Amino acid sequence: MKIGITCYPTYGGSGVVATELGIKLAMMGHKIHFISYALPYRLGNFTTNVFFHEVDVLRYPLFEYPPYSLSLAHKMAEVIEHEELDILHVHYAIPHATSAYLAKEIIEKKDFKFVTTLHGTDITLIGSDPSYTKIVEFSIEKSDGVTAVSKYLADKTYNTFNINNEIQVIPNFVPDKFLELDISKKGKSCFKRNGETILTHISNFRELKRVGDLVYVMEKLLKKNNVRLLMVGDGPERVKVEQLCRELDLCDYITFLGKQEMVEDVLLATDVFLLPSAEESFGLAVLEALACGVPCVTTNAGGLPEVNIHGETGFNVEIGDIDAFAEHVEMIIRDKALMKKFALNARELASTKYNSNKIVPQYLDYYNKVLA
Ligand code: GMT
Repeated sequence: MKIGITCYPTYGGSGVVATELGIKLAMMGHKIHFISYALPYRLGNFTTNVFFHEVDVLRYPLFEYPPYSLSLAHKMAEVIEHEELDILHVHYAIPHATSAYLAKEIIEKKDFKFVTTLHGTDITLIGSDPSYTKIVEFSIEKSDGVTAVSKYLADKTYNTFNINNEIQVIPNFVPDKFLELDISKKGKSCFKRNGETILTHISNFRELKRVGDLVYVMEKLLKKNNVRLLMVGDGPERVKVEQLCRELDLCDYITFLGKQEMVEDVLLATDVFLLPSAEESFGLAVLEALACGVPCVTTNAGGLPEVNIHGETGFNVEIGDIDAFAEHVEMIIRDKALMKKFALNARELASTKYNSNKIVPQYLDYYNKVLA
């Protein structure tokens, strides 16, 4: 097939999933055309069967806000016609699904199909904002196929919008590089200065990640445990969280590593992964941790309990319950047999249920269904 893929190319789970999907499909022999304003960051080296079409956004003094959605629709229409695409798959509803609809209206081939994958805040945050609700609803309705990355997100979409489309749940998958790791090397960490247990958090440090909660969790844990917290990523809340560490005099125990390309190196050094989010449709970072055999303590927000199975791969606690969060981390780090059991379950779950060889064919079947 000749497949177009549009996604956000910078850091972010939806762009990662879209890019890894494109690479896998290209390896299977399909021709993949990425359409975005920049090269998706995981695309990196040249890959056979992968093509990139950059969207040119015209800057003009009159445009205080250059209309990217229109430039994207224009580029989509051009690529669909000239490359003779069979299908276009857009990741994240806004503005990608709207642009795809517009492109379909522009081109002559009126039976052309596009699929929209909903990732999370396109529904829960942006889509629920009154300034976007109607256009998200319209764009979902006009999509020829709609998938969501968790059952939670599919249900949330039905409850938020008045739509008649059937939403197919196709969960995210683990990028292959995580399952190719030799996890027997786990635990040999340059971060352990005094034999500490290593806890890790990875996110884009947005408010909904509630990263500050982890500083209070650490304050509690440090009373009785030898632990160090690695903070990976960057974003709007980081400065505030670093300030909180200084105020609570915890800088010696919490290390900010910033954005990292090779998160797998940090995960191999990690004993327990922590995600205290207030909202999370799936939690790709949790899946990557599970794939590295790392037990997780997360909140029970959104789709997280579908990925981190309570009592099997780690624990889920109520959003904002610092005491419960700390207690459950403590339960794992004080019981080595439990930690080992969770670690084995985590790797097993990631490599069976979330293997790309299992999930990518679900997308292909779905494309064929939509085209039929
Ligand atoms: O909304 C975001 O946080 C960004 C978005 C993205 O583009 O990275 O993340 C969402 O999609 C990821 C990939 O499917 C999911 O793993 C994240 O849980 C989801 N984020 C939220 O729901 C907050």
